[in-house]
Amino acid sequence: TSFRVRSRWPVMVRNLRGRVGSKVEAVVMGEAVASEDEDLILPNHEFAQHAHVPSFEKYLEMYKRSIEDPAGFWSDMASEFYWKEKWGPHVYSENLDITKGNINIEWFKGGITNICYNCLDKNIESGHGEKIALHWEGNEPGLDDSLTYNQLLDRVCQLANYLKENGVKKGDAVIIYLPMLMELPIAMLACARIGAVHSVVFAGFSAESLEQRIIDCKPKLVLTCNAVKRGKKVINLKDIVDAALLGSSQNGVSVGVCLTYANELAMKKEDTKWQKERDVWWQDVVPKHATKCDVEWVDAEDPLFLLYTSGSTGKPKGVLHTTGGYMIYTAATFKYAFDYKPSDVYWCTADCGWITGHSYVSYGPLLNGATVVLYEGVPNYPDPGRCWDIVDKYKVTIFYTAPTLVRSLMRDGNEYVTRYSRKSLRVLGSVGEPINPSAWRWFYNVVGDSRCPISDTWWQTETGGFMITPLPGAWPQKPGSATFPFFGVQPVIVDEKGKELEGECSGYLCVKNSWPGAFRTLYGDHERYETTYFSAFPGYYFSGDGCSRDKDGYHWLTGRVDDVINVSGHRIGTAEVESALVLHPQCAEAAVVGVEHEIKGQSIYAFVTPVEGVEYSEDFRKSLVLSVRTQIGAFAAPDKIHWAPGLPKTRSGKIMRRILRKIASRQLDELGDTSTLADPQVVDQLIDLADT
Ligand code: 6R9
Repeated sequence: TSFRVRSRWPVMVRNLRGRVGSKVEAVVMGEAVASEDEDLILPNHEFAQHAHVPSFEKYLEMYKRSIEDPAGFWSDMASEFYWKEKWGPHVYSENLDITKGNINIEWFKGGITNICYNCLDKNIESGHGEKIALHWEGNEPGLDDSLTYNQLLDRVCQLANYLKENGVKKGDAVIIYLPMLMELPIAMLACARIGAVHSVVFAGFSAESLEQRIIDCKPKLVLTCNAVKRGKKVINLKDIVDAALLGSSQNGVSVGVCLTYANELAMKKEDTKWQKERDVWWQDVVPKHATKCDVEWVDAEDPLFLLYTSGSTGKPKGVLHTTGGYMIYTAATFKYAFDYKPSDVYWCTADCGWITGHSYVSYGPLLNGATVVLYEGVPNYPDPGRCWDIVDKYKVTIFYTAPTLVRSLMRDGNEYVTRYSRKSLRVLGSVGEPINPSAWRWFYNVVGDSRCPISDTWWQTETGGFMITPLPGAWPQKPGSATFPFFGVQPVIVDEKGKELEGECSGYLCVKNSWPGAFRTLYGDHERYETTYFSAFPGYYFSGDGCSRDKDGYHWLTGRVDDVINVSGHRIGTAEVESALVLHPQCAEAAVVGVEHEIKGQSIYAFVTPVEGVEYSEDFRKSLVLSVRTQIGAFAAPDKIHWAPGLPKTRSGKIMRRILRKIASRQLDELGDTSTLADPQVVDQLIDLADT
């Protein structure tokens, strides 16, 4: 039999779209045959045969049930985990329509469980205690370590006991500011074990950003380490934490304890600045605690963590995820989108400081009892072959990364890849931004030897887990398309009036109905949650992304439609960068836009108006960039500062970013109508100054 794509595939998918209840046609899955259509990469028969979801037909059957009977579908998924008490009569309840009162999402309410228990104890009880949970690969080649599930549980319990001894109770916040050491997932799990709410802050954020987060969530404790080596650079994290804690205490938020892991390979203890009454060395106190720690049983709707992310205003938002729904959703998405099997070795290159590291370095994989590789360093150190060296060393089978890394390794040349075997690889994954077809093909052909399906997973901090993603083996792939919705997810594309579009279309990507992994609120600001996400298109969750759907029903993400820039897969709000720039005493006004960048996807381009009398100079440019680095972090530094005697504004004073975007990308013949500007001459001035 052959896979009759040409005749039946588009029909199938058309039936799926929007109305899954309609007639479902069968696809005959057979030998992978070369497609007449350049754009279709057919599933490999061998792979599909052993996949959890072996065919599109099976997907449709499961998807259909997940939409028609979400309660039954998700209860079945949930019953694979341990619940001390089963959830109440309603598996879920939701109100997603702001015109009908408060937005309110609940899953498995009344169910009593613990995610740390399900990650560790449950796997140990089912006989996998001696399986490796974490392989840790240090920045320097040759430096490594590992922990079995048994050992990981011991470490988690010791830290959990320490936290309890220091007064951390259920519901208390704990800030974690750690690089990719094993202590990072250990810290997250220890908090979860005792019902504390962790807030991991990516260890690339500046003191100012950390301070802001500390002031917002008022943690009982901060967990950090003295320093870390990334590539050849040593980063003194403790100095950053010291500055943040000083700043927060001046703003009335004092943190009693700063538990500091001594990472002596990066910096000696005696070189670390120390405040005796507040700072404690991790290694001095944590190992003294018992390796058993009772679980704090929590309600499915009790908070699990807060993760701050950028939006279109200056203040980062504290995205709040709760326990039960998030647990089931990360576990199920991990299992199906990577076709996870117990023999897999999984490596995700994301840092636990971002949502990808929460859901798909820590929770999703561990809930499935997986062996996870954690890498401390940078992917091109000591050379651009490092990733494949690590893949061969640990026999990695599932490799999950970001398009920006794919593009940068692609530029470094194939030899760095082909000198390694990579034959363990089975599934590849991509996340963070749209993956352009040429990078997709290189990833597929060169890294995966045209053998491994790519799961291009579209999702967000807010969604908790994958929303639109291929299920490897189940259907043909199109390079650059995230393909179809995960179980239970109903994506819709709407026009600017909120009307749902049918068929081939493009517009704003929204989601109908809730799914278990959805965030429940923005910490301390439910109103902002409602207005940001649910008021633009009443009745839907609005993602902030643009999307089109092709004739076969495949989804193509086109990037943010709001004032958020995606730099190397990191979300940065233009307003955040602008406020960092205007804090500079010589900056009168700033406007920031994203421009296309070959490696990073987008880069930050800033228009800056100096205060009267200040002239352009290289030193001034540098100090503006420094201002962003210290206010936010190095990853948000603008690549270009464009000198702007004035900014194009409407008569009512609104900056016309549309024009700035065109100037930034040098599309000068596409400036459009500038007659509504208060001072159209500004545009000519900006063009004249473009290359200074
Ligand atoms: C998981 C994560 C979310 C934003 C999102 C979108 C972009 C993420 C993508 C993708 C196209 C993909 N994005 N994955 N765009 N295809 N596979 O990255 O979360 O940091 O919150 O960013 O990233 O624009 O809205 P987060």
